[in-house]
Amino acid sequence: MTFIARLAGTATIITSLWIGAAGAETVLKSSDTHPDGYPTVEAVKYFGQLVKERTNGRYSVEVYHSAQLGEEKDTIEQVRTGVIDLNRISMAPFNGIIAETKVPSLPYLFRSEDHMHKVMDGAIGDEIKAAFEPAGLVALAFYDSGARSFYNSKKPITSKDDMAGLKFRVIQSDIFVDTVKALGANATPMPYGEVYSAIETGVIDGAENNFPSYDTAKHAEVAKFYSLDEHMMVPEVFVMAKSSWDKLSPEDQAIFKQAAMESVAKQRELWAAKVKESRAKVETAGSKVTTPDKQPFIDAMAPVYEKYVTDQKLKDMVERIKATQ
Ligand code: GTR
Repeated sequence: MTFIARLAGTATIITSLWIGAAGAETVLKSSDTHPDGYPTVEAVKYFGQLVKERTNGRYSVEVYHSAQLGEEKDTIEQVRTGVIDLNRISMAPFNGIIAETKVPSLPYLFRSEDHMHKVMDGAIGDEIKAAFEPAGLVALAFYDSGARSFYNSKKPITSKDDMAGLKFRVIQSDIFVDTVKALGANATPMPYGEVYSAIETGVIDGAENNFPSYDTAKHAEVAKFYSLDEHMMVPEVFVMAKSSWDKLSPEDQAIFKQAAMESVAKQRELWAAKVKESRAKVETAGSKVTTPDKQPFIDAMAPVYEKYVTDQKLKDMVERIKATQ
């Protein structure tokens, strides 16, 4: 081999290595409405780290937190059409698209976080995951979101009757609207990012969420009365565009699934700590937490179940969840 040929050979190897390194990395975009550091954002970052390590850098994940890619409803369309690859989102905005997601969004369905974990980690959780596929999505994981409770700027809620006439922002899902109505209050569905100013300007009296959201979205600054009625325990879901998923080799799909599973444990750990931290923070800053008797809230929910648990499949699912010990 002449010197020139050797030189050309080396150049080819160097060029292909360079293309290999640069061209092999597929950066997957992931959306989250929450700010950096929030347990869901951190869990998806952790998932990305694992995926990057285990695919030798062929795949990595970039998390666009703080609703940089838009409000949840808009990002659903983006991930369904493959404009973005991944999305961490509440299960509730899927209620109008995927019937099975209505079930874990039902008020007072889960008795405790343990009960919710048993259901979502088991066969019912798998059925709900499978229901995302016809919508063009692969559900990789469910994350914790604790319990949602009402908060407002007007007065402490010490019993269900105190809810009468108050106007609450809810997630854009009809189940939420009817849950609030059933409690004698008014519901206004609106995107998460608009809630702070809507409370501040008095367009609404309050909203409903868990402590970490109430704290990090700064709603606690404008709505000091938090009532621990814990009316819903809607899990978060981490989804991937089916079109992006189908591009992965079976080996890579297995890596993604395993990484997602491991990110669940991570998220739960971060979540439990964040709930305590956020509650302490808002209380120190002046939020007043009341604990109304839950039974009248629970008793008022019959019309919601009648309206949304209509077909036999959903009825069975609700019964199986109630029977899960
Ligand atoms: C949070 C949830 C977000 C978003 C938000 C909301 O608990 O983590 O994904 O759905 O509630 O109320 O819009």
